Amino acid sequence: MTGSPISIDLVSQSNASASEVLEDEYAALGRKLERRGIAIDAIKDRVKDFGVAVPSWGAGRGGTRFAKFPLAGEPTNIHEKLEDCAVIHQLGKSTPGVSPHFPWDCVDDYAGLREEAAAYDLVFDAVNSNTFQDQPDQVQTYATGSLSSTVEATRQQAIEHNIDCIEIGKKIGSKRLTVWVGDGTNFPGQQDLGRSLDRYIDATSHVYDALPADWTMMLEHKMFEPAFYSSVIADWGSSLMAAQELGDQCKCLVDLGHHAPNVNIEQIVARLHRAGKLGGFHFNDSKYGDDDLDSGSINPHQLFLVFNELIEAERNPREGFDPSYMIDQSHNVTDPIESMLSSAETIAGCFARAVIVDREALSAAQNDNDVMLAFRTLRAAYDTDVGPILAKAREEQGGAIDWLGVYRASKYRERKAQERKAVGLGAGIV
Ligand code: RM4
Ligand code: MN
Ligand code: MN
Repeated sequence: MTGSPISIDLVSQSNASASEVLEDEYAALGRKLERRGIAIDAIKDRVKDFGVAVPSWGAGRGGTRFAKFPLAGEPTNIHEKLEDCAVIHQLGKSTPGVSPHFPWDCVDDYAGLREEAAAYDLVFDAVNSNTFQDQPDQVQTYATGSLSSTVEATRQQAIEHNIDCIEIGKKIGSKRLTVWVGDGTNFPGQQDLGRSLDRYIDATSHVYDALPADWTMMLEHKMFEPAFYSSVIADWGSSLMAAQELGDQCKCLVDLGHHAPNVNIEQIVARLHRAGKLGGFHFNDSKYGDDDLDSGSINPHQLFLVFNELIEAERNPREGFDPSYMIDQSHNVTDPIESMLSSAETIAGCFARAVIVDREALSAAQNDNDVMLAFRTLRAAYDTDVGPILAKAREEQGGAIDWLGVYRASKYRERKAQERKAVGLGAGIV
């Protein structure tokens, strides 16, 4: 089935009953912003243009190392995942892109898959390679590394897989490859810490060489897990070193959950931007480690501060600044559609708050070293309830003002539970 998976009538009926209150709240917020010299409609237009891609792998229930609790009606293949992503975009209108993961999303007909997505009003965003798991038909194991493996044939296999991903990406209209490896060690002394990075950069350069001229490769760092003593690309420093050695088409991707607790991620964003190497984001949240919690569920303020740097970067662009935004979460106890709608709203909300920061006032206060004024200028934007702007943007684009109410009223998941085959138990992705 293609088109709009949720009844358009249901969306319009719900919007009709919610629009009067929304008009009132939007007008009140508009007056408030006007007193600050901000035109609310201009912010709403920015929100309409804002998009964040959803991960195909996030459409299913994730799991932990301990268990996975499947959800009746969760998707079992990329076609069903696309249908769920279509629901998310239909109701929320801020997630036009889907980021696929291979080989999880492999099909025979990629041109057909691209058309299938287009029929849902979706496009494919960055393709993700997977050399952190062994596949049934695989010759070399990745148990002790992939692109940084000590075994040449293993590195070669990982290179070829990444090149295959580029080939698939070309067919589905993607222009970005995200490379995250689980490579690293679990014991001191297990590998030489310097030479493993040499091997990684050397192998990755062969993938880089296969990039079409208009493509970007994004290196994603992660502090730990699955390697618990050292990871080859553990931090933004290693990622930046590799990206700089590889060339202009290689940039760094920041997954918010891949840092030690309390690390100043917004400063990392500013640093990578300064180096012209800020490639993209994986949005999620964490309390302890790479928890893959819903974006902004733990620390929405940090998400706002990240967007504050991004708006700053947009106003002072360095060479090739064109970051791609993606969600990367694992939903263990919620319906993934609800979680991604909620996250997309939170992300767009942090973006909107960052857009309304009074930049002139902020930079004047910074130059005057007026600490409290600088802080309060930023805080004034963060404290603004931008909900009516987001809801109005959704309404005007045919999305749902009350996306949660409409989604639940549609009984979409219950219907899918009848149609789709059940997913087995077992550990999910982490
Ligand atoms: C990793 C990392 C990657 C994602 C996998 C599934 O922790 O965040 O981006 O592709 O998980
Ligand atoms: Mn990630
Ligand atoms: Mn992760």
